[in-house]
Amino acid sequence: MDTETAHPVLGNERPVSGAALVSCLRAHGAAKLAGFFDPSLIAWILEQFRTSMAERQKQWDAGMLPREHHKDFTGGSMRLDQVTIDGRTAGEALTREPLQAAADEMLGHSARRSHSSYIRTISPGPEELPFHQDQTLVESALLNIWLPLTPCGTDAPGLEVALTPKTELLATTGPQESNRLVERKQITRELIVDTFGERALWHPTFEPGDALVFRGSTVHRTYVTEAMTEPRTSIELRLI
Ligand SMILES: O=C(O)CCC(=O)C(=O)O
Repeated sequence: MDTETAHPVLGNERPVSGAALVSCLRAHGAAKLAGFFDPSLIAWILEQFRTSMAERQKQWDAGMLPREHHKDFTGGSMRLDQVTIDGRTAGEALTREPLQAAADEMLGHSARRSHSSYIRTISPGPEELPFHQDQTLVESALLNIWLPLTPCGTDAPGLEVALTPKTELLATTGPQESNRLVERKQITRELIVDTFGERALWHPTFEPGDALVFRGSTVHRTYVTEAMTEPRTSIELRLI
């Protein structure tokens, strides 16, 4: 816990324990893990992703990209299990303790990595994701381990969450004609503020190696300001 701001930040003073992570998740719905991942692993995953996306771009330009990759590619993303490092998927390399133990305890069973785990690049603009709850989209309780591979929150889009111990699912009011599920299932800021209060909203800054862990019920969105001009690449690793 960051004693100055009362925000749930772990890892600044001592290694993150499973008990502290579970306690933060129960009390706030989210916890920022500062400097949790080895920056060289993060840099390596970023390089693999950029190389794979450049290959897909060439295939796309030649009209040869397999149809199953079209939706992800045009959204600037790839499934996380398609990025490998030394014979392991990026998801396997990132699921280090105490993440697995905390997910097992929060979910009440042995948690596994969901196929719905992505690496993506988001620029300020139409790629931004509106307020939503993952549990409404995935239809399962989960923990999201969200980690940027590039700095974000100041010049590049960050992430905003509503901190609360509550786990209720809120009403969604997105445009039903949208072809993006996350837009159809979006939640208004007004409802979030009415339900949890304005002070619940939190948008930390991040450096590569930091992560934000949050529950499937935690309301979140891409955090963007008019001052932001840079893209950001990040991973959403879901344990279900
Ligand atoms: O990366 C973002 O800006 C949004 C991520 C998100 O909404 C998610 O991981 O569910």
